[in-house]
Amino acid sequence: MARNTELWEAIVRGDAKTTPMLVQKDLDADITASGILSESMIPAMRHIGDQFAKNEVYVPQMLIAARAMNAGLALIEPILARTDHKPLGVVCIGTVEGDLHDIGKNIVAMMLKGAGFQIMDLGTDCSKDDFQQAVDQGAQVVCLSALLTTTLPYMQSIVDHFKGNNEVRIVIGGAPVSEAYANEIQADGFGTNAAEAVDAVSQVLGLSV
Ligand code: B12
Repeated sequence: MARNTELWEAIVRGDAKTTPMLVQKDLDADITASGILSESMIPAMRHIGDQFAKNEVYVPQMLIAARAMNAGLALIEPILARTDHKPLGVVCIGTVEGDLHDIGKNIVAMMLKGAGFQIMDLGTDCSKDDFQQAVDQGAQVVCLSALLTTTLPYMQSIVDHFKGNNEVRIVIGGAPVSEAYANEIQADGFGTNAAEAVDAVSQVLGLSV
């Protein structure tokens, strides 16, 4: 499937009006929601990040691109989240303390929901206590997202926090997270994207992938 350049450009320029119209056009043309995401929408956000790293755009542009992305995601979400299954397991997910990035976390949550898991979305800037509360309410898997290198170490403290509890499994991800880091902090699972998140969560729960 090819990239929809118009959609990619609408997100990059932060056009929150045109983006959902172009997403709808692709959906009407029978392009799958996950194809639209992976070929056009996620690459647009990656491009904005690269431009930011080169000082070609600044925080306000990232913010308006994120707003356009979210306007498009509003149409994708109900499709990815559609499932008739009885829940395969209960998963809580949040972006760790100090980190406000939530687009990737939201996509992972949507894909997990669509794959048949019950999701407790804890939002952003989540503390150990937030995750502990979710576990107390029945979460079997704790999914942690981080986008900043400065918030990565907080993942370690959450893994350490749950170390004595054999009932809880921890899966981590986010742009700066590597498999090596996941092994280093002894997380139970890791994924580089939403599809891998579904595989990792299934694996830690002993479900066949
Ligand atoms: C949009 C954006 C913002 C928006 C966020 C809006 C929002 N609601 O999320 C705003 C403008 C608020 C923002 C702020 C900042 N940002 Co910013 N931001 C980005 C940007 C451009 C895109 C992130 C994104 O949405 N990507 C698209 C999604 C789909 O991808 P993703 O998040 O990686 O998620 C996928 C995978 O990682 C994975 N995944 C994610 N979570 C999980 C969890 C699990 C369990 C699993 C298995 C998988 C998984 O699956 C997802 C789907 O495929 C990135 C650039 C980049 N390349 O990432 C910079 C970036 C992350 N930001 C950066 C920075 C520096 C900042 C600021 C510090 C800027 C500032 N000076 O204020 C602040 C920090 C605010 C804070 N405290 O969090 C840097 C981080 C650098 C670093 N090494 O730490 C980046 C990399 C830009 C850059 N190239 O320099 N940002």
